[in-house]
Amino acid sequence: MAARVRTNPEISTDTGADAAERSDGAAAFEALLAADERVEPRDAMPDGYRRTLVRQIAQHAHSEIIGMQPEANWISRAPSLRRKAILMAKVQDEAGHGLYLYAAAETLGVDRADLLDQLHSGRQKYSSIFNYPTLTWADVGAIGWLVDGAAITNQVPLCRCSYGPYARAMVRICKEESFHQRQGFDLLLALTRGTDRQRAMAQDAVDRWWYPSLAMFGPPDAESTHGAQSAAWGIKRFSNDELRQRFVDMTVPQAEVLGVRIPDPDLRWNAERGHHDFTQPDYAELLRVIKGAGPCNAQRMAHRRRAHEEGAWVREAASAYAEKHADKHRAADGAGAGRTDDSIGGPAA
Ligand code: FAQ
Repeated sequence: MAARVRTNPEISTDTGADAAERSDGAAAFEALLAADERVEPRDAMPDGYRRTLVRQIAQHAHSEIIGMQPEANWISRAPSLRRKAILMAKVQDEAGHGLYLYAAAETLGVDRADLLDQLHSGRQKYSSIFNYPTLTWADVGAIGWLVDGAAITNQVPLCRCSYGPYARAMVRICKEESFHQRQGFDLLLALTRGTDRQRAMAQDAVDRWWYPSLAMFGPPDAESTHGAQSAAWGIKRFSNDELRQRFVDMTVPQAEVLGVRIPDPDLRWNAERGHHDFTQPDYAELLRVIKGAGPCNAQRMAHRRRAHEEGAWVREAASAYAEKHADKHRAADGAGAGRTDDSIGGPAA
């Protein structure tokens, strides 16, 4: 479902400007794409491009903040102070990613409060992956290694997305995701080098998170609704299937180092293709999870709505504080408005 877009007459192509102006805007937009330059908020852009970006960036932002829940479940039960500190830093990073992304979405003329309303009412979605439960400590490792690994594979190309504010937000996010992926790998490595029980726990987590991680990349290309248009607009640089393949090829040698088995009997290197052959995830399950029937959808949304309601006083206090400071600045500007250069810097002679 598309977000409500506040039309900003300065940045929209659809403001009642005459046809010639609109066609100049369209030509300028096409020229930017052809030159592989970034589209900025001030530039004219087709409404469909704007809507697609709002949908994708909002869904991405929602994923970051809902994605805090599965791992936060383990903060109070982390096995050591060091692991607890790392996990807390990671979960806080996800909140920061949400912040960068909501800010990027707002450059398109939408309001983050409105986007959150759409999440809470189910009109906008978040990534399917966060509807699976974290049953053991090893799941924290599997999320870091596989889920963040899949996220990086998908997000590094987004640093070259045609929309400037989204591309720039992704640069910082990817740096942090890289630390997240390494901490997951490190956590699993500690377990696989541990006792038989720890090794079994690591393997069980990988068994449960492998296919949901593959599904994160979306439906197969032939069934992707937005893929072709998003590629033409330079939003997506690679298709869902290309990125899924890249993720499998990157992950298989890492699994060997970890000493875990990828739960796919048909996984093997195909020398002719120069890639691994693998079993596709169950896309019917992906659709069910997106539509709300995953194991944790109801729990995640209930928690999110509760957190939002309980945080109302923080938002009110932050707004009141910002308003107070804006008043002070306005008063200072007003006091300075009538001054000449002579009057600045000390009492008049
Ligand atoms: N879950 O036509 P396409 C993270 C929907 S990483 C839910 O192929 P598109 C880091 C899709 O929206 C996770 N829905 O769509 C982290 C569309 O539905 P619509 C977030 C999905 O947009 C780690 C329909 O299916 N990352 O948070 C999914 O061209 C650990 C048709 O699909 C991003 O959001 C799915 N997996 O390609 C945080 C990356 N897949 O809107 C915490 C940015 C597809 O028509 C802890 N997003 N759908 O009703 C993207 O790159 C793209 O949006 C794709 C989907 C690739 C996800």
